[in-house]
This record gives sequence, C-alpha cells and structure tokens, in this order.
Amino acid sequence: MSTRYTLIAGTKDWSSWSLRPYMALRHIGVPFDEEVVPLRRETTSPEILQYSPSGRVPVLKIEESGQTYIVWDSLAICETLADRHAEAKLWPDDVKTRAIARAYAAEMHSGFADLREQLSMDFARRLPLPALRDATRAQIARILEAWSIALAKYPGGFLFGRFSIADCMYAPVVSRFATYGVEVPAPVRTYMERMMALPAMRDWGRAATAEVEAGKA
Ligand SMILES: N[C@@H](CCC(=O)N[C@@H](CS)C(=O)NCC(=O)O)C(=O)O
Repeated sequence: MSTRYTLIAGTKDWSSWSLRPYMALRHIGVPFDEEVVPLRRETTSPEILQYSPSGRVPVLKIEESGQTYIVWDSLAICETLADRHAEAKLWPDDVKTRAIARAYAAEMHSGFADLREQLSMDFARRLPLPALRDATRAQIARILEAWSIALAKYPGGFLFGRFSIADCMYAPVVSRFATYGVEVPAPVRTYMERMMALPAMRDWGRAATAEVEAGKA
C-alpha cells in the first residue's frame, strides 16, 4: 500500500504548531511533500480553509488506496502518525512512562498561553527578551521544571529517553527559548542543543532563514 503524505504548514519562521508534526514525520523517516501557507496576510484565512475545516494549520493530507483524507491539529496528526508507524516508536513503550509523556504533550497543547503570546516563535531570529508578565515567568518556570524532572528521570538525551511526541510538542519552545535567550539550567541547555542539532530542526531553521531573507517573515 503506497501512501502519500502532504504536510500543509504555516510560514516556518512563525508556525510553532506546524513544527510539531514536521518533527514527527522526519523522525519516522517517510517521504512527505510540503506546502507552506503564508501566515499573517489577508489571504491566510481563505487559503487555509481550502485545506482545513478548522481554518488552522498544520494539516496532514493522507492519500492511499485511491482515497484522500485530512487530519488537522498538531497533536491529532502526531497521534495519527504514531498509530500508523508503530515501528517508529513515537511514544515510550512502557505504559506508565507513555501516560506521563502524553500528559506532558497535552499540557503543552492546552496551556502556556502567556508564553506563546509574549515569546512567539521566530525560529530564525535572535531577539531581546521582552519584559515578562508574572504569568509568563511562571509558565517558563513550569516548563523548565517539567523538562528537568523528565531529563533526570529518563536518561537517553530526550525528555523520555528516546525521542518521542513529547519532544515534538516542545520543539517550538526550544526554539523560543533560543530566540529570546531564556536562561536555563545546564541539563536543559544540553537538551536544547541536542534538539537544535537534529537534522529536522536544522532544515526547518534553514527554511525559516530563507523566509526571513526573502521578506516573507
Ligand atoms: N490547536 C491547533 C492550533 C493551530 C494554529 O493555531 N495554527 C495557526 C498557525 S501556527 C493558524 O493556523 N492560524 C490561522 C491564521 O493565522 O489565520 C493545532 O495544534 O494545530
């Protein structure tokens, strides 16, 4: 059964939500096509609606056996990829560790609104840290606490030892902390460097830089 995947993403410099399934797809190692919808334009909303009923990117288009369907929402896409590619082990094997990894992913998916707003993803740029609201400081502290606990408990270099969907979900936060020079403890610094050195993160960064240089971001 041959499958064709197409990831519809937003402007790579900005689209934190799109980076998550991109990381999962790259980890699996399957070929996939990409389409990038320019964000923050008058045309953005109508263009996204051509692909997604939610009016949001990312969207994964799956074509196989003469049928096409789409999955929208970054976490739903990652979960779908984990279902379809069990061999890639996108979640930890152990049921308890998997439950905790899911809690990490869900906490990111549903929270940290102040962090998202004040430290919006700008992958290719290095920017001064703005004056942070108390809520943003608390959210940064919570992420550093969560990462530190996981990194200490599950040796292997990623949050739950092996690379997992938890790392995909936090990849945009790694980028944000790098962009704004957020101070982090040494083990977190090592984790961030490992994440930023992944070929997928480097490729995403090259595309984001090209967007910035072309005046698209
Ligand atoms: N919960 C969604 C949120 C996706 C989202 O908000 N995407 C932004 C771009 S990063 C978007 O599509 N915005 C629509 C717009 O800018 O018009 C997900 O996880 O995929």
